[in-house]
Amino acid sequence: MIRLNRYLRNATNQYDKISIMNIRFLLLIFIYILIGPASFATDPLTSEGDDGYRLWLKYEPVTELSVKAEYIKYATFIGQSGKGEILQSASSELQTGFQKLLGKNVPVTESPGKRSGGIVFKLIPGTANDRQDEGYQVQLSGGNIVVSSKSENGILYGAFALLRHMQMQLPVKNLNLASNPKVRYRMLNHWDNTDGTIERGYAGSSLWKWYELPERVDPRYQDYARANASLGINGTVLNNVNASARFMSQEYIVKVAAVANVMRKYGIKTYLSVYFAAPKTLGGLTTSDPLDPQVRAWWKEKVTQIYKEIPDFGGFLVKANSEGEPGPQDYGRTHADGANMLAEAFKPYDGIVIWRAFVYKADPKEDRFKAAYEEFVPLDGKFDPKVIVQVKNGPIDFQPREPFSPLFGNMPKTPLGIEFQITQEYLGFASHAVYEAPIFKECLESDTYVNGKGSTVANVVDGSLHSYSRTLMAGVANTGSDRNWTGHPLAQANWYAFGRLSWDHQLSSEQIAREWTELTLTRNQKARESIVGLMLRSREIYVDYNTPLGLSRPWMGVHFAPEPWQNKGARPDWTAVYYHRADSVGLGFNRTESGSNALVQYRPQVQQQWNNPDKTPLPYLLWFHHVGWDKKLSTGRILWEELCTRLYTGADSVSWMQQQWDLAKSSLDPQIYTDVAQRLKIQHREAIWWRNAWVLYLQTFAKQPVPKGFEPPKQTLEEVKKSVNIYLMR
Ligand code: GCV
Repeated sequence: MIRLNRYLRNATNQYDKISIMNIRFLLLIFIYILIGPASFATDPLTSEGDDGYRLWLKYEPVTELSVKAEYIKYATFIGQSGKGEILQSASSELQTGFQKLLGKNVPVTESPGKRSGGIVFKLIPGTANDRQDEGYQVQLSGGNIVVSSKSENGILYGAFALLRHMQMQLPVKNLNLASNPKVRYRMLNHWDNTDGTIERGYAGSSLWKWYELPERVDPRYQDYARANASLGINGTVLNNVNASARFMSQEYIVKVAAVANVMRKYGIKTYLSVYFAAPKTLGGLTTSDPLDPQVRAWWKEKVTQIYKEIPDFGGFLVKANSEGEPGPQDYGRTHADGANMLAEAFKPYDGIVIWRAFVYKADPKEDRFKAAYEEFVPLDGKFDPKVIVQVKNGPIDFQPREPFSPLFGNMPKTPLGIEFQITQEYLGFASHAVYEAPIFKECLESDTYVNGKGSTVANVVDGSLHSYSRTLMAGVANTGSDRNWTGHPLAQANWYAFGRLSWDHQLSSEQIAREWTELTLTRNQKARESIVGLMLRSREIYVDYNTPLGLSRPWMGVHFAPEPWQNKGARPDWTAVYYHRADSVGLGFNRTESGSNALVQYRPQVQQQWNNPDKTPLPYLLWFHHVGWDKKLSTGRILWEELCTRLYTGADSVSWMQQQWDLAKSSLDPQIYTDVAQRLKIQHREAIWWRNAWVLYLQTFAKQPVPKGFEPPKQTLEEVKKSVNIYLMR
């Protein structure tokens, strides 16, 4: 081609020029046919620079002309049928969507009459406070698209469902989108502090600018609310569970009220985490004993004060007697005493108390696994009906893989909510791509067997197993002030997946991944499939290089670095060796009858799955058994070989992830492509770091060579330790 161009420049004769240009044109066509149209296709999402801010609400112009023509038929008006502020949000969202998708400015009318050719809202009278009220139906009727629901929230969710449908350019002929949420309280928990830091946050500083509020209300709060509402999230806890008493001061209550005013327009209630000792530290009382009349009066007054500023306030979230936080046990009282005292303060209002079951005593002889069950099961039936006990998905702490918490199913008289962690505390922060829907689903689909087969965690959480109506799913948020909200662009999918599953836990991980990728990254099918493939395998890959075969690694000195050798901590269960129990005999935590017997907290059918090392599925093996280094596993390899195989293939598979990402390059926005490609490089380097740390450290016990076929680490154990210790230095 270069030669041809040079020749063309030199050609003097007009005929020469024309025929050479023809040749060049033919050549281009030939190359086009050879390489295929896909590589030349300009994806609509690449038409403007993409910094990720718009999340899955991009509303890129509809490219399918026939589909566009169909949509335009219903784009003559929006019949809002009322004045409510959530209805107004639904209308304005549809207006924005139609403007961007179709290039049409659609007027809104509060009284549509009998017109056709529009989108019409229909509020059906319903019962207050039933989760079903938030369901919606979107159908064609009388020449309109009718969005109906028993609540304004439902209309908003229906509007977003319609926009999702249109963003995917699906036909509206026979349109029937109908859905009811399976859980009533669907919320994000922010671990955001007053100083703008976020505990376990990896996407910049907090979204909430307390020092600016209430006068300045950052427009970003509204975009946050829109994103959540588009998924059906209806609650947000603004501050860290390691709470500051400051949030109970009038000064902060008005700041919170300013945020709540924004959230309300999108059907989102605002909640606060509370510091249990606030009556003492803030109120100046001599005690925070929940049975003390003065303390009870203080909380009542506090709640009243909050409702004056925030009439739809959602309630309190409480971490008590956990990891050094104060609580009722400081006064010899129980968790139920503490929770019920707060619930009493909420009696005149709609608010609730969410009491966390994340507790564990500092007893070196005991197994932390058992702690929450032991403290909470005896309290079943003792909680006020306004209390929901919020339980982490697993018994320890958001590990890359955990068995489900044995509390699920074992407190039939107490509504149990589930807490997932969206932020990637143990999943590589914002530098590793780990799609979390499979983690959430794995727990939700686990069978507790409490009422026989089919008593899944999901059925406990959605209230269907024990018939409670106050049901809750919470996700520890991964949002921050980074322009793209979540640091890693692919981590947006985790926020998305949490929201979609909190609405409907039956959606599949694959369906959600496909939907998110199409809305957020590309409509090119080939590219989408390779990204979805990457996402769906990412969790297992991470587990393989990070905690294979059921290893766990809760809190350690350097939170993000490998430190399996860490044996000093303020308490034994704040060391790494407490969990993996490596010794000259083998590896893993014996939780069977001959060990801590934590397994007894599960029903016999569950015990059977896990109590025999020969039958325990390999992903859970070391959670429940101390296994000999030479023990032959179902794969035909001995434990040491199997560990090495997984650690090595896990780390190698990150290169596969890089390849999958590169396959999609031509259909991706360059900015997003590069961002993820660079993060995948970090992930690859760190995966090797993790692999080497485990291999070299465990080798000191296993006393075996790295199996044939795998190249032994180039570093020594001391060198790896040094590279980790840097993070401990001042
Ligand atoms: C908010 C883990 C985390 C802590 C977190 C705690 C909790 O221990 O490391 O940062 O504290 O869980 O869930 O309360």
